[in-house]
Amino acid sequence: MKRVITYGTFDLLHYGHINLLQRAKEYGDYLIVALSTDEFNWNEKQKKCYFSYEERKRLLEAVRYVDLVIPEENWSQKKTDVKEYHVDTFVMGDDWEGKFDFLKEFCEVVYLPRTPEISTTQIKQDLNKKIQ
Ligand code: C2G
Repeated sequence: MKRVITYGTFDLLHYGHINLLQRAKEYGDYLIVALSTDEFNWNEKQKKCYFSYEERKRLLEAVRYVDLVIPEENWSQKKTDVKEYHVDTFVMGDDWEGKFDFLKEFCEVVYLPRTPEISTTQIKQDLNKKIQ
């Protein structure tokens, strides 16, 4: 069984995220999503999520490509995760191009093109415009 892992916040889950998860799954048979906790998002990414960790986890677990959701609590857990979950391939969107190449010692590292024209920030901006 080929195991794939990816990381993210996945808040306001949208088709850009689904495109990423779908393509990530194509690299193996089992896809693990390390989902940023609310604390990690706030302390390390200055992101205030609309949906809580539990709500975002519930949404991801309903996605057909996702086999397991685990918490992402810090920047430095990736190497341990890759070993602990026997990961063959690490996948991220190419906005992270090169940032995780240190993992090449332990697994394949793949950066996939982001889906253009969609982001949580854009969604929030569009909604704000509609309200005004
Ligand atoms: N993504 C994408 N296309 C978009 C938006 C996002 O392909 N239009 C991808 C991102 O490149 C990322 C994944 O979807 O691989 C999740 O995106 P975010 O939730 O924004 O993840 P991020 O906050 O970048 O967290 O340790 C890594 C971090 O946790 C990544």
